[in-house]
Amino acid sequence: MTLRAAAETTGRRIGVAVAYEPLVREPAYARLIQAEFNAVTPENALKWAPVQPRPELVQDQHWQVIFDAASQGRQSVRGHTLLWDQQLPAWAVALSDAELMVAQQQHLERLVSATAGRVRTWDVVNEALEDDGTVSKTALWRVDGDRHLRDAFVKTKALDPAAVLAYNDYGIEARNPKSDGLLRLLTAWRAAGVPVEAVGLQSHLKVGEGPRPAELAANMRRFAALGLEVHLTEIDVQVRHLAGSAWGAEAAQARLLYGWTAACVAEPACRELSFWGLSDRHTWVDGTLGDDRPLLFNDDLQPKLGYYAVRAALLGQPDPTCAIERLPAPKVGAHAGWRSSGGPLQVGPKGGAAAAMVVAGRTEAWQGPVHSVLSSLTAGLPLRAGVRVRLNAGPPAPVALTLRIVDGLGERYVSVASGRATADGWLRLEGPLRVALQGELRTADLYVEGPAAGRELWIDAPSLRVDCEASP
Ligand code: 9MR
Repeated sequence: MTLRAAAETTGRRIGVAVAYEPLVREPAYARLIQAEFNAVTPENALKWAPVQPRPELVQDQHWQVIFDAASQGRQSVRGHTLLWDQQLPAWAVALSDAELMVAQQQHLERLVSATAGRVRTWDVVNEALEDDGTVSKTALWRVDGDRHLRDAFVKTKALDPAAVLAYNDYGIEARNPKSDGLLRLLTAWRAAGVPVEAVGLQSHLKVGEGPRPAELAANMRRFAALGLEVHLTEIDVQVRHLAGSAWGAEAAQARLLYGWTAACVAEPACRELSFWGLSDRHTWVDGTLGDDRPLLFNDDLQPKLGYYAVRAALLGQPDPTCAIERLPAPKVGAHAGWRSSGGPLQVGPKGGAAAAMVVAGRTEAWQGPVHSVLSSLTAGLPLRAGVRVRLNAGPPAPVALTLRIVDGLGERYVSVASGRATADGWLRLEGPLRVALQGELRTADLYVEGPAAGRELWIDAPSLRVDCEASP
């Protein structure tokens, strides 16, 4: 099932920011956008600078191509954006304050008229607040107060009454001084009859930093209570800061996306989720913040774990990331990456298990089966590892599951689980992999350690999964 089909089961829009160049040059990009999304946002094509690079030169061709593709794909369009103090044409920046206000109004009136009837939602005002929640006074807003912002909503409504009008910003996903300030502003605007109908929470996210899904949920409630629609408008999740494996970074990203999407699905006022780009090949993050992989599709336009997580959340299903088994079980004749820290590793039937492992001729207590977890371990991703353990004839004895790490901090051992194994049945050893990684992770090996040398230590049912009980 596609994302758009999954979103439609909940009556929501699922959108993507579309860039003109790849849309016209890469058929696979255009196809995927039509197949997977039921809404699009021109990423740049409606901004003032590209639309009017010179006072006498108006360029509508790029957004028109995007609008046409959207109508072909039965996708609604989010207009982005009318009032923003970035992407202003150089000639406009050079104007006096009074002239700039006039030029801005003319631009708004022309663009809203030209697109009227084709835009489902307009981001009328973008990023007009400071972190402390007050209205900014920079570039475009070189005037006091919020008068010009309110006017923009009123004008847009008059020219395109069917469009839903939104205020869009970053850093307002959770309760904080900025979102508090916005709530006060929108409360006042609503009371004064300003036609603001939606709030866009951009959601440029970073694993392990910034708000959690529960905080998003609580904050969305406040805006919903004002009678506003809530839209998650520019979702992407940075991972480049995470030490460890690429798989783990992708899984951590998927966990956050699952929580973010589920929060939207649980909030009746949350009507739209839009991603700020299609694939890791087309993202503003690379150029602005550093090489990253923040989106749902990889460089080859293949779906990532985040894609499946978002789709599952839309369908009300559990996160499939949590069901992925990272530690293979060996078979007779196929060790699946398991090796021995002692004598030869043997695989065969034991105590009802078809393919249990045993290390022959143990001469040290720490000798047992070992498997690398290097391709799974990542800072910021909680994992749980487990095995079943059993001894041969003799008294119960202590056994342990231990992680050996070599990273930028050097070598260290981390206890995962321990217990007393017996000869009568299997003991489950299971625990969290808790380790703060630093620098390059060179080695990460999971050791099953046993009783004194000479005893047989049998291992079965290895597992390593994302710990989905730990909060994303
Ligand atoms: O993704 C956009 C990038 O291609 C542009 O160069 C940049 C400046 O116009 O804007 C980016 O999009 C921004 C959006 O319009 C508003 N919120 C933040 C987005 C990321 O910077």
